[in-house]
Amino acid sequence: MLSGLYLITDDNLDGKLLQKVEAALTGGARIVQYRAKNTRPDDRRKMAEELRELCNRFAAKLIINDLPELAREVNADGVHLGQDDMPAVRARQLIGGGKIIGISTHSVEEALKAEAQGADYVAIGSIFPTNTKDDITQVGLDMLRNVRKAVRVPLVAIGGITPEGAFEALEAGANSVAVISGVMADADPARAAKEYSLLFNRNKPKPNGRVLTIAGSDSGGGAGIQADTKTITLLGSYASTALTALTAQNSLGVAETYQVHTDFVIKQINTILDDIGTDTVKTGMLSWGGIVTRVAKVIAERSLLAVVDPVMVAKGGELLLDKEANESLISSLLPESYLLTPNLPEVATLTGIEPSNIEEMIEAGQSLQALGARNILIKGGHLEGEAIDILMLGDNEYRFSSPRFDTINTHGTGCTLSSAIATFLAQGYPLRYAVERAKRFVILAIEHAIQLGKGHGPVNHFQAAMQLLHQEASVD
Ligand code: 3NM
Repeated sequence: MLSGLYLITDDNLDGKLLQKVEAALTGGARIVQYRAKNTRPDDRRKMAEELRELCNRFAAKLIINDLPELAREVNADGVHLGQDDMPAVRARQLIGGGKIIGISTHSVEEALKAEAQGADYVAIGSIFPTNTKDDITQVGLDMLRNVRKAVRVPLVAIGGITPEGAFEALEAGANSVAVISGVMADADPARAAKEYSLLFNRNKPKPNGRVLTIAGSDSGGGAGIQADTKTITLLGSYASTALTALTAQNSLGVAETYQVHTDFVIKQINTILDDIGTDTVKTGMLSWGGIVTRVAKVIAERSLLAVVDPVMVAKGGELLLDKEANESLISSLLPESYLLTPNLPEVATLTGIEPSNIEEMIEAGQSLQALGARNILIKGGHLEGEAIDILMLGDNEYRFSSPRFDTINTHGTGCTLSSAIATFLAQGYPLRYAVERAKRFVILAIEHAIQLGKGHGPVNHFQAAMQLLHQEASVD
C-alpha cells in the first residue's frame, strides 16, 4: 500500500539535491521520485544510483520519472509516467516484474484508463495552483473525490500541496501526497517533511501520536509536566516526559524548586528518543541557560518539531528565567522552534516591545520570526478588552478570540495550550487546525476550572477532553 509523504526532486540546480533528499527522508518521506528534466544522462544515472543507496538506508521507495530503462539500470522500485510518455504495458516490459508503475492523470477518464492499463497507483493533479510546473491543469479537491470514487488503486494528490492542502487531500481520499516545493524549497527540508509526514498519523488507532514534554514538575498537579501528561493522554496521544526541575507547589505558589542536573535532563530525552521516539516535542520551564542550549541542540540534531512555550514570566509578573537563559532562548532555542507560544509579557522580554494592540502583536511576531521561529502564536490574554491570540504561520496570520471567564482558577493554562497543540500536531492536524482545536480545549478547561486549594485552582482537563471529544462525535 502506497502511503506517507511522496517527495519529488527537481533538477539538481544548486548541487544540494542529495543533502535535501536525505533531510526529507530523516523527516519521514517514504517515497522519492527522481525527476530530472534538464540533467545530462550521465549525471542523471550517477544521481539515480546515489538516490538508490540513500533510499535503501531509510527503507524508502525510489521511483524514476519517465525513464523505465534508467529505473531498471539502478534497480529502482518503479517508474512514473506522464500522459505523453510510453504506454504502461511497454514500460512494464522494460522495467521488469514486481515493480511499481504510476501514471499522472487529470480526470476521471484518465484515471480509469490508467487503472485499466495496470497502473499500481494514479497521481491526480494539479490539485491546487502551483508555479513549479508550467503546463498544469488545476483540477481541485472535487475531482480528487470523484477519482477516489471511480478507481481502486492508491491515489497520490499532486500540485501546490501545502501541509493544510495535504490534510484536505487526505480527507478527500488521497493515500499519499506528492510534493516538490513544499519540501525542496524550504530552508529546513527535514522539518518540512516531518510536518507533512505527521498528517499520516491521523487514522492510526489511539493513542495516535507521541508527544515528549520537556518541563518542570508541579507537585500540585495543575501545571508543568502534570498538566502536559493529562492533556496529552486525555486527548488520545502517548506522553513521555523529561523533567527539568521539581517544584514543591500548591495553588498559592511555588515553595521551593529543585533543579535537575542538565546532563540528566539530556539523558532522559535521548533515552526516550533512542527507543520510543516522538512525533512532537513540547518544551516548558527550562530555567537556566545551560539547559536551554543543550535542549536546543538535541532538537536541532534530531530535527524535532517543537512547540516552545517560553515560560519566562510567572502569573505574578516575576521572571522565571535568568538573563543568561533568556539570551540562550533567543540565540539557540528560538531558531529551532516549530511554534513559539509567548504571552505578551514574554513577547516583551524577548523583543523589548510589549504589544498593547493587534498591530503591535503582529509587528512583534514578525521580529520573532526574524529571530528564526518558524511559526508564532502570540497569546493576547493580557490585552485590555477582547482576548485575541494571533497565529503567524509563515506569511499568513490568523486570529482566535476567546471568551473571558470570571474565575481565578486558571493555573496551568499555558502548559495545557502548548501541550494540546503538540498533541494535535502529533495526531495529524496541520498547525492552524491544531491551534484551533487546542484553543477550544483550553477554553472548555477554564470554563470548568475547579476550586482546589485557597489560591489559583487548576483548569479542568478531564471535563474539557470529555466535552471536546463528545462535541466532535456528535458533529461526525
Ligand atoms: N505534476 P509542487 S503538478 C510534477 O498536475 C507535477 O501532474 C503535476 O510541484 C500534475 O509541489 C506538479 O511544487 C508540480 O506544486 C508539483
